[in-house]
Amino acid sequence: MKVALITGITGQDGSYLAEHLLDLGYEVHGIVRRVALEDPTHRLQRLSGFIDRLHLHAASLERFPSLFSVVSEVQPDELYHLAAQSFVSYSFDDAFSTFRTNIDGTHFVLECAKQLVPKCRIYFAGSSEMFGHANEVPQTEKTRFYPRSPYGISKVTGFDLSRNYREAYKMFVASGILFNHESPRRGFEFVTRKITSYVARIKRGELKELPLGNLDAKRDWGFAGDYVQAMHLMLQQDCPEDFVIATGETNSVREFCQLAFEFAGLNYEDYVVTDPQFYRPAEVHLLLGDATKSKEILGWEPTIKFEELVEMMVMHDLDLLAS
Ligand code: NAP
Ligand code: F7E
Repeated sequence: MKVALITGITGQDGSYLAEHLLDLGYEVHGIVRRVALEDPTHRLQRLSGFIDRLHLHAASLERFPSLFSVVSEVQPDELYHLAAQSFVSYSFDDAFSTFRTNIDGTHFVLECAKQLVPKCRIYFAGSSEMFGHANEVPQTEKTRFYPRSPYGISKVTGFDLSRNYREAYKMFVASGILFNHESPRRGFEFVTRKITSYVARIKRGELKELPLGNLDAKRDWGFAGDYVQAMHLMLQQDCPEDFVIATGETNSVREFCQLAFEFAGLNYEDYVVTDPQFYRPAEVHLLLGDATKSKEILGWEPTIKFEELVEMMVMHDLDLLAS
């Protein structure tokens, strides 16, 4: 039985990936913060359906010894490094802690693996935010990086660290360059879930408006359940490489709003207001991925279209309030 270790197992992607690996017959271990073990009802909520089948270990990305001791104990065959301060907006408020978590944390994980399990296959969670102000559309594995936020900068550095461990120490480190992916398990601070959760509360008469920032930003939005399958496929190849994972379709925040309100029988123009506090100091205006390489080498393709994704999230949030 293969042993997998996931950092960030309590997050959106970690929870879907853990389920996927359990289905494939893996022994699945996850790193969680100590506070999560002390408050499982809230902090381990995304894992609630299958938590009995997981092995959870307390550690922090900020503390090398804590990671060292978990990797030493688990001896993973595959290590999925998903943990990060992942909210772009917050990274402008606290760039220093974002760098500590995302850059030092990634460095710690890679170094632990090098010292303890050099044959372990490692996945690094790169991001389309690394493209930022992209100089071409669509973006591929060859597109130049031009990050526009401390988060994007931290992911470019994590990506460079991963490649350097691959080249310098001959380790199997693959990076996914994943475009935005969403689901009913998405955090409420991200725009898609913010919209669908507000739609549900507006529909029930609990709220009267939805304050948002830039409605014209365009993103390539896919379904998280599809994207974690690509992470696993990347670690099953003969050689470690980097892969863009995307749908090849882009939509604006405004289009997401329009559709989400329509699924609830409402007109977004009656409820959406713009609020300067939700604009970013530097915006990424347009992202659109070209996942041709992933299709050809991994055999990966997305299964959920934009409209289905929006409907899935709206229906989930309506049901959540009704229950
Ligand atoms: P998420 O829901 O925000 O989950 C982040 C995870 O990281 C959580 O489990 C969180 O634990 C953990 N974490 C944060 N700081 C930590 C620390 N100091 N020590 C230990 N654990 C820590 O993010 P996601 O959407 O699943 O994304 C997974 C990864 O993919 C992230 O690296 C993200 O940057 C990257 N990514 C995401 C997308 C996307 O569209 N979702 C696209 C490209 C790349 P707590 O639950 O305790 O906070
Ligand atoms: O913003 C605009 C905002 O926070 C999307 C992370 O998973 O994907 C995610 O990063 C867009 C931006 O995601 C609001 O300005 C307007 O243009 O949902 P988001 P993100 O910044 O694209 C990448 C690939 C990652 O790697 C990240 O970890 O929506 N927007 N009004 C708003 N965004 C938010 N959050 N809230 C608003 O009110």
